[in-house]
Formats: sequence, C-alpha cells, structure tokens
Amino acid sequence: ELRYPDRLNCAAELLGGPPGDRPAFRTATGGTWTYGELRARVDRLAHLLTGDLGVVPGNRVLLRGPTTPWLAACWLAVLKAGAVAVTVLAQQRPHELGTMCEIARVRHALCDVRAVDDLAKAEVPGLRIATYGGDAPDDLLRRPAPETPYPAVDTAADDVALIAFTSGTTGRPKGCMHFHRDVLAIADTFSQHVLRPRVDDVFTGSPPLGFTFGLGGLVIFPMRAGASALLLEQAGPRQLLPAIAEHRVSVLFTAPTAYRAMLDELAAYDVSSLRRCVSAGENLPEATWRAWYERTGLRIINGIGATELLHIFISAADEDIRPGTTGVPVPGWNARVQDENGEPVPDGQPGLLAVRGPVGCRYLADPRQRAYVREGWNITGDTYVREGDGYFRYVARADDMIISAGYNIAGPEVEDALLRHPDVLEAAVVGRPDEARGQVVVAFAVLREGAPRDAEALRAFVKAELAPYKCPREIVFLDALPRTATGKLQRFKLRTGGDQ
Ligand code: 3SK
Repeated sequence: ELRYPDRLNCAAELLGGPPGDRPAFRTATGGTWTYGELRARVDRLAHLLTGDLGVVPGNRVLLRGPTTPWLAACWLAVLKAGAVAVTVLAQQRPHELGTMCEIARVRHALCDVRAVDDLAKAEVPGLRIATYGGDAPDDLLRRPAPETPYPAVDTAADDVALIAFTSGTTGRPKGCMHFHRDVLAIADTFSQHVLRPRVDDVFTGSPPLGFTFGLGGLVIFPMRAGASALLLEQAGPRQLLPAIAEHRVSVLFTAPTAYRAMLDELAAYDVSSLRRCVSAGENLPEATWRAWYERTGLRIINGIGATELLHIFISAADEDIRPGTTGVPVPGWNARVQDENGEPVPDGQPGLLAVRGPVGCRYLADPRQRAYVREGWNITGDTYVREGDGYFRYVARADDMIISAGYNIAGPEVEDALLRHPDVLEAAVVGRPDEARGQVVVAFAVLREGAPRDAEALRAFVKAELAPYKCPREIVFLDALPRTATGKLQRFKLRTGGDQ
C-alpha cells in the first residue's frame, strides 16, 4: 500500500531529488534545462505568481500552451505555490475554454503568447491572463522577480493539486480533481512497476501536457525517476521518429494510431535507443502490436488509463505482455468485471470494467459522479473480459457494442481484422440503425497512400478472418477519422454521419 506524509507538496517532491547538473528537459532545437535551472525558474515563476499576479493557495490557475519546458515549469510553480493547476489543451476553442473556466472557477491564467487569442476570446469574467514567451515588457518571463528560493507551500497530501478536464467523446466537460498524493501515486504505481525507469532514460511522446497521459509520461514520471524528457511542440508520427533517433529517446508515449503510422517510415531511422514503448488513450489493436514487434523487436506496453483516475491502471511489462490484452491491474490497483447491478461476472464473460486504487474519480460539482463511482468502484465505461489467467481483454466502450440480428459484435474486433490488411492505416466500426436487423455493421477506413479504394476486396478479406455476421455491410473510405483533441475516436459522428 502506498503511504505518503499528511503534509505533502508534490511539486516540491518532484523538484527536490535529482542533482542540479542533471538534465531535466530537452527541446527539439537542442536546448537543455538542468534540474538546477528548472528549480530556479520554477521558483521565479512562483514568486511572480504570488507577488505580481496575486495568486493565493487554492486559487485555480489555467495553463495553456504547446508542450514546452516553460509550460511544465508553470505547472510546477502553480503547485509549489499551493494553487491548483487547471490543465487544458492548446486545441480547445473559446467556447470550450469558457465552459471549463466557469466549471473550475478559474480567475488566473498562464498562457503561452502563441495560444492567447482563443483564451482572450473566451471573455471569461474577471480572468487575469499573464502570457509567457513573448516580447511585451509585461511578459511573465521579462518581469523582475526575486532570485531567491521559493519555499513550497505546506499543502496537505489530499489538497487538490490539479483539475483535468475530460469531455469523453461527447457532452459537457467534467473537471476531475486530483490531490498532491495522486500525482506521486501514478508514478509510484504504473511508472515504478511497469516502466521501471532509469536516471539515464530520455522520455518523449505525443500526448500534450493538458492530457494527463502526457502530463504523467512527459513530466511526472521522468521527474520522479530523476530522468529527462524531450518536450516536443510538434509530436506527430512524422516528428517522433527523427526526434527518437537524434535525441536517443528510450521511453516513448504515444497512441495506437501513431505506432501504426510510424511503421512505414521506421526503416529510415535509428530507433535502437528505445527500450519502452507505451500505448494508451485508445485500445491497441493486436495487429498493430504485432507489426511493431516484427519491425523493432520491441513489445509495446499497452495500458488503459482515464482522466478520472489520472493515469494507467491496467497494463503489463516485458515478458508479461500478452498481445491482444491490456494486461493485469498495475500493483496498487484492483480491477474486476461486473454486471449492471454491480455483481461480478464469471471469467471469460464480458461486462463492465470496475477499478479502484490509490486515485479515485472526483468530478467537480457534477452529478455524473454517481454513475462513475458505485460502491467504491470506478466504472470506466469500458466493456472488458477477464480471462481465466487474470488478464484483462478489451471488448469495446460499453455504449459501442453493436447488436445486429441478435448477435453482439464488438467493433474493435472487426477493426482489428481490417487492420490486418496491409492497405488499411486506420479503421473504425460502428452500428448503424436498421429496421430489419436492429443495427448493421458499418466500417470506416483510412487507407495507406496510393492504395485502391476497393470495398469488396476488403469485405472479402474480413469474411476470411471473422464469422460472416461480423463482416461490415458497408465500407466507407475517409481521409481521416474524427477524433477528439486527445486523439480519441468520435464514433457518434460516424454513427450519425453528422458533425455534432
Ligand atoms: O484517457 C486515457 O485514455 C488515458 C490513458 C492513459 C493515461 C491517462 C489517460 C487519461
């Protein structure tokens, strides 16, 4: 069981350990921040926050900008000053930002000057925005500030440290509150037991810091291990491979679609420095796992996480990895599969995934809390099967099961079959209402460049792989699949054919 002192400031903990001359953050252009420099810059920012900007402990401070060491430093400064970091994504638009500021009662914002326009347009009443990274004399980084150490505010381990928003794939965003101890707990469970990081590790990846997948993988985990992170402002599949080669990256965090997209380019880059490849955010198709393994010899660490629970809670490491499954509960976490009434279902049968562990869901003033947490278990909204050997296998999002002529069909199984075809880059399978069958299976596919759009050939391919009732009635070709800002597939848009 994890135990932390009652008084705990997680930013001070993360900053405190490593020697000052060790690299903390690197940038694509070759910049390096040592831990000593990071500490000094965080302290300067904390002085400014609590001096010039008038932030007091408990205030909610919105952070917005591309993935840079300055954004990470602002996050650490807010927490060190006892305030609450409200992390949002650079892609979110004024209306969404306004809603999140209203829900979290945000009164202060630290914003990269390149991302300020949409925040200003949100016209949040009373919001004081300070920008960084610009030329203006009042830019946060140009203001005079004490160069003295900033003593961390003596927060309680269960004071709120951050509010992370999840919009799921639809609906009004929900703010998830996480404590100072939660920040350390994700490092001391998933990172410590599955990643087993070393001080010489170089982390990088694509998820932004406004998504807790990225915040953990690119700031919390490397810092807790005294390792370093390469922070990339542009981190699509095209930028990741050269960055891995040039900076000798050893730990990679990205999404299943990026692993698949990188396959074609792999041969042109030296990725021999990689020792851990983490995939989360969406289910990892077995076909992608196998293709990556064949080409690199690396076993992708699949994981399921949630903003509600801060990071990954089911996964597996090294030889324990079983392709096609997510893994087992991370040490410190518990998981089971249950029915709608909260009764456990037998192994081998699908049901709702329920988890509990050191971090729990705490929605900020949102009645949906009652649906997410039932009798102490967090119900993630995923349908899973627990195999006889204790491994958890993803079936579908609970509301994404397709029922066609009495058959239950899991979209991801059909997607996996499509992805085994060499021309298919991405696939999404949904149920479309049908008078005769209730629903019919419809697939959407993104093909590799130059591949023929031959729906019949693809249908024949799937028929050879799966029972005929699972074969898509229709295959629609798209240039890209609709996704949220954190990369999650928006199936409802495919189901309705609309742009909601
Ligand atoms: O939302 C997710 O899928 C996720 C995955 C890993 C870590 C954190 C999160 C929020």
